[in-house]
Amino acid sequence: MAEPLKVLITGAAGQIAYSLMFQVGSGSVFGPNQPLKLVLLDILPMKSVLDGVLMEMMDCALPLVKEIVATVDETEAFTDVDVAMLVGAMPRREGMERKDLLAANVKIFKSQGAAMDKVSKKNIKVVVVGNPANTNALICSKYAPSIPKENFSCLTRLDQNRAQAQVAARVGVDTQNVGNTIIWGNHSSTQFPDVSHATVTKDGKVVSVYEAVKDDDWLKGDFIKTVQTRGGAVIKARKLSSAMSAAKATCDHIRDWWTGCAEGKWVSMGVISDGSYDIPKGLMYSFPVRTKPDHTYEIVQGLSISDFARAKMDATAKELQEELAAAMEVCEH
Ligand code: NAX
Repeated sequence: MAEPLKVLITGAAGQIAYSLMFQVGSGSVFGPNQPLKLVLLDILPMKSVLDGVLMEMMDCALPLVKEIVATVDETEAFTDVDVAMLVGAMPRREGMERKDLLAANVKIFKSQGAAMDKVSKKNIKVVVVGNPANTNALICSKYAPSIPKENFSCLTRLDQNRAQAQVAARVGVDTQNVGNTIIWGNHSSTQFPDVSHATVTKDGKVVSVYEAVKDDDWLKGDFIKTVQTRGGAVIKARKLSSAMSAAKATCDHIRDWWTGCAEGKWVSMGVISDGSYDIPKGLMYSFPVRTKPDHTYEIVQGLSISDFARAKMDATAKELQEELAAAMEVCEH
C-alpha cells in the first residue's frame, strides 16, 4: 500500500467539514487504496466541539484512516501537509454581504499562508473554500512565497455543480449528462456561469446546451441568476449556508485535481491567472481547466468568447481586483 497522504481540513468543528471529513476518510477523493493521515484544525474556542468531532471520526472506524490529529495549533496542523482543504472562516449569515466578511477572513489566510510557507511540503495542493474564497486563496499564496502559485486554488466547483444540476433538471437528464459548463471569475454573485461550450447527452446523442434547452432567454437570464444567487437562496431557506453540497464539491475539486479529468472534459477551478482570455495576470480567477493525473492542470485555451460573455468575464474580474485591493489594505495594516 502507498504511503499515507497527510490531508488537512480546517474549520473542522464547522458544518462543511462535518460532511467533508467523512467523504475524504472513506476514500471517495483519493481512492480506495490511498491511506490517509487526517489533520483537523479549528480555533481554541471550538476545542470542545473539535474533540467531539474527533471522537466521531474515530468511531467511524474507517480502514483508510491511519491517524487523526485534532489541533488548534496552526504550526502543528500545517506541518508536512500534502493536501490542504481550507474551509475554516467566518460564514456569511443572512443579509450579510461578502465584503463584510473580507476583513475578518483575509487575516486568517495571511496567517495560514505564513504557516504553510514554513512547515508544509513545497508540493502541497491547496483548495480554499472559506469566503471570499478567491481572494483568501490569493492572500494565502502571497504569504507562502516558497510554494508555487499554481498549487493554490479556490472552490468554484459548487457553482459548476449547481449550473449542471439546473440544466439537467430543465432538459430532463442525469447531471453527469451535462458536460463542460464553465464558471468564470469570482465565487460571488458576479460569477459568470457559461454554457456556451457545454453539451447535453440525451438519447445517445451529444448536442449543445442551447440546442437541448431551446430557450436562449432562460439560459442568458434566469439560469445565470439562479446559479449566481443559489448560495443566498440556500441561506434564506435553511438559515445556514450550503454545507453538504459544498463538502461534496470540495471532494469533486480535489479528486479531479488529483486524478485528472476524463479525455475531452474540463472542470472549473479558481486558479492563478496567467493572462489567459485577457484576465489580468495574478488574479485568482475561476477558469475551465484540464487536470492531469500528475496533479497539475492547464487552463483550457482557444474557447470563443462572445461580447455577452466578455462583459460578464470582465465584470467579475473587476470585482476580484477590488477585493484584492481591499484585502491587501487589511493585510498591510
Ligand atoms: P461554520 O461556521 O460552520 O464553520 C467554520 C469553522 O471555521 C468554525 O468551526 C470556526 O471556528 C472555524 N474557524 C474560524 N477561524 C478559523 C481558523 N483561523 N482556523 C481554523 N478554523 C477556523 O462554517 P461553514 O458552513 O463550514 O462554512 C465555512 C466557509 O465556507 C465559510 O466561509 C463559507 O462562507 C464558505 N463557503 C464557501 C463555499 C464555496 O463554494 N467556496 C460554499 C459554501 C460556504 O458558503
